[in-house]
Amino acid sequence: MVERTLSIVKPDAVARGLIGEILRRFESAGLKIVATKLIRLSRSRAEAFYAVHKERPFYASLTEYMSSGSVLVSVLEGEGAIMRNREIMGATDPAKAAPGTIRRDCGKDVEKNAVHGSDGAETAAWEIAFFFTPEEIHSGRQ
Ligand code: DAT
Ligand code: MG
Repeated sequence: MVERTLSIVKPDAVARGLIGEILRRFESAGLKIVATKLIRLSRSRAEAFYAVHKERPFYASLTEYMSSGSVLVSVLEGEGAIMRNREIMGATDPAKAAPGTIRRDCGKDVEKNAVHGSDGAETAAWEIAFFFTPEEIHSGRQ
């Protein structure tokens, strides 16, 4: 099934000049970039995006970090895009992520782990709508 998923290149990866490297990996894996923009999240917007984690001990640190610099938010489209993106990203902790994954190769630690990716169909729909209007998403083949 052709799906869409939300990807974020996190602040430290943007700051280290890894946008091109990370997008190349998506495209090489057959995921199409159908929307993308560089933005800066306010603290309250980062808190809203990660609201599902608000009871976790790392919530304050995570939302501070995610609002500390520019992030690249993108919509990826392709066959099984949600799980495919999770595979390309690797495990949450870069130290535990498989060789060749983005988090293993580009992540610093469990918080500065280079990328975010939606974890399921419902989450993907909610996260895409959080950042993009339907008009900003371009699936055309031309
Ligand atoms: P994922 O990003 O792999 O979906 P998650 O949804 O469990 O992982 O957590 C969201 C983000 O929160 C994760 O990318 C980094 C941060 N995080 C998760 N576990 C953490 C921990 N034990 N310590 C610090 N930050 C953590
Ligand atoms: Mg998650």
